Amino acid sequence: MPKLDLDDTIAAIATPNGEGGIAVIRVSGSGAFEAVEPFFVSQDHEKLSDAPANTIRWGKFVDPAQLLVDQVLVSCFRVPRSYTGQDVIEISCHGGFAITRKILGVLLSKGVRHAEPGEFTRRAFLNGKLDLTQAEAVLDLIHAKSDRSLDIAIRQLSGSLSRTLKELKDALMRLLAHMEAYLDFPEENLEVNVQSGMQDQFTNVQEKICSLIAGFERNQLIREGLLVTLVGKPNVGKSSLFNALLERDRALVSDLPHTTRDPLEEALEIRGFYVRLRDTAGLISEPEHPLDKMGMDRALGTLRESHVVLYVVDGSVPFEEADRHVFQLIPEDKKVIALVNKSDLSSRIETKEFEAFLGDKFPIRLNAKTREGFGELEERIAGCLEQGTSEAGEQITRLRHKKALEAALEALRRAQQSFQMKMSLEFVTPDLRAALEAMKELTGEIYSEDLLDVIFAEFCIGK
Ligand SMILES: Nc1nc2c(ncn2[C@@H]2O[C@H](COP(=O)(O)OP(=O)(O)OP(=O)(O)O)[C@@H](O)[C@H]2O)c(=O)[nH]1
Ligand SMILES: [Mg+2]
Repeated sequence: MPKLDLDDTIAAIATPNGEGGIAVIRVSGSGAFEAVEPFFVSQDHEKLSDAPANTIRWGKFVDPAQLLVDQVLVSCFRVPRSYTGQDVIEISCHGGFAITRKILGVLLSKGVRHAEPGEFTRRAFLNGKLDLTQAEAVLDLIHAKSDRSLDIAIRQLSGSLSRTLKELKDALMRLLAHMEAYLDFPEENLEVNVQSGMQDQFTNVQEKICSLIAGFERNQLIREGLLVTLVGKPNVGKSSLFNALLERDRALVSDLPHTTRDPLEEALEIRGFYVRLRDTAGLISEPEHPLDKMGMDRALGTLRESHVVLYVVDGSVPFEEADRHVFQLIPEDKKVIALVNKSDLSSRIETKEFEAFLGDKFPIRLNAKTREGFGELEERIAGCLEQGTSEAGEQITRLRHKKALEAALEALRRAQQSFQMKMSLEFVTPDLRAALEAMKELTGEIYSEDLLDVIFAEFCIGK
């Protein structure tokens, strides 16, 4: 992307394309008021350029020939109290495709530039309204697919991660200042209590960084969805349960075994978690048909990736070797919830024998047709996901964050090692400075245009 001019005035439609109650066209830059003024006739005939900050005007938007385009509300924000930190005008018009295009077209024809994706937020970052992790949280907020991911994004946008990172940076700066003070007076030997104080500071910062890195995997899962897979021998009702959980007829169901061959995946929200639910082919010990073999290979691949496995048996037939075989295929590290399906039919499963086989995995009785037992199933799934994802503490959300923290940690470890070996402090401070720089890259105090291009390219136009 060519280097952006951040002083010119930009505009874009900020609401989704299509029809709606209202739509908003956002204009930002030092020329925002001058750009809109000729086309806005306020109801009280006051000049838009006289409008005080944080006020709303009602009036007509007209084209260059002074023909009416729409009745609009114009919200006026002035430097620095706006989203971008520049003068901003937001034109709220009726939410129609032609109206928004027309208003935007009028502004663009008069020298306003069409905003690049994420350019409003990029300006907000460059004007110090947000740090880089908060700018990323804006994107996460828009893309959040469940209450949990929404929660993380809103906390990050409110600055909770920024505060934690600031504390870490401050601690590093204090340590650096401390060392530099001793550098200036080389004749003074470090006293024992100063030595141990610095050691503690090193350890403290490293522990906090480690805990942030550990939180990354959990966060990824929350953002990108946890994989929950239905497995069982053929015909136990996996696809029926899949459809019932989704509340729609997604998978083929029949009383013939081997109906499902390819794994099917659909997303749904379960108790605030974004879940990727997968239906798989029935598992058997010796598939004869090559297609059954292929379906089984895929099911086994899915099993390995899963976070939670729903192990389904048919309660209307006795528990048998074929069910045992399926259970043995589930990797040991997986969380398993056992389901006895078809509870509407007379039970032929030896409950005691089945429970003894499962050990501590107490089964749930289900009916895919009436959704009986589904409340308990959802609760148990959420419980498993909770264990896998909840842990107190601040959370990072991107590989970029993790890499920056890892770089800081590595530099800190080097610095502490040199310090412990009682090397001259001159050899310790460069690594400390490197750790601090990595932290500053994370929050965006140090950045490159290329990095901003990558981050903001993910945004939609108008944000
Ligand atoms: N009575 C009753 N029948 C069910 C229930 N769940 C599924 N079935 C029936 O059991 C048969 C098999 O259901 P499917 O959902 O296709 O089973 P599956 O495990 O996906 O089978 P494969 O894809 O072949 O491995 C169908 O005839 C369903 O209507 C249930 O809770 N009660
Ligand atoms: Mg099926």
